[in-house]
Amino acid sequence: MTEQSSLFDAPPDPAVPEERVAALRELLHRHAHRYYVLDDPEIPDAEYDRLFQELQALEEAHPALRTPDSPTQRVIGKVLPGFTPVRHRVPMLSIRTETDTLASGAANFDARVRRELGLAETEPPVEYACELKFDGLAVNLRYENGVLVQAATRGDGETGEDVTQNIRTIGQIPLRLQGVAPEVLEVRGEVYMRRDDFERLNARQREANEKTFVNPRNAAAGAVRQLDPAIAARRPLSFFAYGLGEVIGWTLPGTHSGVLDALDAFGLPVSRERAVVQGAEGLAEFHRRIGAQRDALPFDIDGVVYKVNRLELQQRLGFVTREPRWAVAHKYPAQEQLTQVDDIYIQVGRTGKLTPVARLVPVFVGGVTVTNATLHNEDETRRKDVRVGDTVIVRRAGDVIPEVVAVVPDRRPPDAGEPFDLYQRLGGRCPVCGSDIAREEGEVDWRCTGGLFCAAQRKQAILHYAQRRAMDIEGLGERLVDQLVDGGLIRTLPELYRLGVAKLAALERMADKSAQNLVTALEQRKHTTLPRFLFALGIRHVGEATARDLARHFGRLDRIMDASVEQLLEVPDVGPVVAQSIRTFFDQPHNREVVEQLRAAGVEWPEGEGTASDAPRPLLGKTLVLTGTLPTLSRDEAKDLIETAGGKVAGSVSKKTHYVVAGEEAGSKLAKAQELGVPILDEDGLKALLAG
Ligand code: I6G
Repeated sequence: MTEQSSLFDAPPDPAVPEERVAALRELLHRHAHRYYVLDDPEIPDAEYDRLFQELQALEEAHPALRTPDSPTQRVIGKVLPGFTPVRHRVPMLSIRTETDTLASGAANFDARVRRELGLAETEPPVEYACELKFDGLAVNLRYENGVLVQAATRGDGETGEDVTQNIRTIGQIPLRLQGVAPEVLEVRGEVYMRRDDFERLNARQREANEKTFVNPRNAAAGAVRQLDPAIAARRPLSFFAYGLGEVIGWTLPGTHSGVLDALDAFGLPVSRERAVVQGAEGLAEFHRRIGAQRDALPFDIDGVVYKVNRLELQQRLGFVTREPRWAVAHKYPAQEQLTQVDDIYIQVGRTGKLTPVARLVPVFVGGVTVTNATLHNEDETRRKDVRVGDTVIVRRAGDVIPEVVAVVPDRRPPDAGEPFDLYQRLGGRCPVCGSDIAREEGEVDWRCTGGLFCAAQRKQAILHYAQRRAMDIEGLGERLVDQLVDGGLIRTLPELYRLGVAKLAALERMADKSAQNLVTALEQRKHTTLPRFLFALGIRHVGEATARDLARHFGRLDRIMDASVEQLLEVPDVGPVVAQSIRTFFDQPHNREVVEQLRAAGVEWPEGEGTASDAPRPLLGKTLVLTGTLPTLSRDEAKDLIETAGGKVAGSVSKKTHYVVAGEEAGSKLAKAQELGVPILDEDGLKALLAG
């Protein structure tokens, strides 16, 4: 370990603040350089913020220690040598951060604003405009007479980098403004990457054996500052506008929300998740509401931003150092944290896939305590060089399973483990059943060859069969499946139907009532659909959509079981890998036997004639959103019906939504549909659509 990194760990010594201040500055300069210039951070943002705040506090307590070159005295960031510098005509300031993530954070801001405006308690609440704080890269777009002439990064706030070529590749950014545009309009906003685009980009990087990105923010920042615009163009970037720079020849609206509406009208992307609220309570309610939706948003946010809405009040409030007094970013708990790897173990999946998983010193991240994080596969673990004992950055954002995104090399202890080698680690045998493990040519994953002989694969196969989107057997959860398989009560799926109340009730912690409920659920769910049954079988590469396509094309299970690879290839979206996987599955006598035994146990579904190309698909190309509770259809049933009719079910309402199907207690999605003029249907309306 270096001298610097030992200081990194050491708590500030109040007796010698000079030393700690110097060490913190050194560290912050180094990490800022890695983060802003090299796009290769070693520590999560939250850790950087913590060090920054520690330095701020020390400088405040000891003003004599404050120097002009301290990271607290300027907006950090450096111009890369490859880009032309751009001097901002209006400085790009930073925004003050409120790290108290509770409602009190909102109250603090409101109290400060009221005090600085000299408002008495009896005076009415201040009006605020609330927006999202994207985790992206701030840019300034300069439009002259409506044409985009320049895009620049924030840089140090005074001077940024000309990234016009890269920004022009972002489809969302208009090259020409709509309507009557001012002589000069500088628009400020954030370039970011959606979470799904990020996952796809990283999957592509993995396949190409190239370095993966740590998080969407870094991927976006890297793309914007990519010297080769052709590479930037292949990175899927998005943009949201949030403010203005220089403006000539335009009379500004009186409020910030009015500015955003005007930007929207100019054709610029402005977040829909914004609101005008009154006072501290309005702010706290916005923070709470967006916090509840945070995981479901398609992009990362690290907080929300509050701005005093009236521009005239903003002017009265002015600035303190380089931050506006009229705005604040109110944070949420971090989605990345540092922790240590205690162990690396191997998980066996449903299809025998062997996944290395890091067992971690528990850490609170993204709103939950994380104790395990996926390392994806052997290559990825080696590329990141994750070893037992390492300090790592763990990320949990949205519904994505927690993952180790990078190691902090400086913090590797001398006794850290060896570079990861999956085969050696397992001695070539499955950790659950002892079968050989194998890795096929061109595949990234090692697999256990034990098939359903392997208890881990059996457990996963049962859980997959029972899940909601498959046979939907309530009460058959992980703990019970462990007991059933480990206790030797179940070896194959059909045996589920032979369990009986007595055998189940004899299990530890299993009440008579729960046993009876499970047997009833098993019995009731025997009546299913062909797509659900096909999906439930757990054939490799056959997800819900493929199962539906197969059922629609062939109509009957026997035809699918006997179809040749050529016949399977006739199904839309079925390629050679999927066709071969289905053929291989049904070529195995024991799989056919499982199907026959399930049928003999009473599992059944309506069969048809195979509707391949001639079946009516009245919702083809249509996107619907479901909200609220429908009178007779469950959410899954409605989704099945829509998808079988060729439609898609989306999670949120946008201009692209064709219909919103609303039941009782429909919430914000219904309101959004009304706002956007999207047609709204009830259950009967949906049924009429389905009937064509
Ligand atoms: O960095 C920022 C992110 C979002 C901002 C910002 C913002 O509004 C939604 N607003 C201002 C005024 C500044 N930075 C300086």
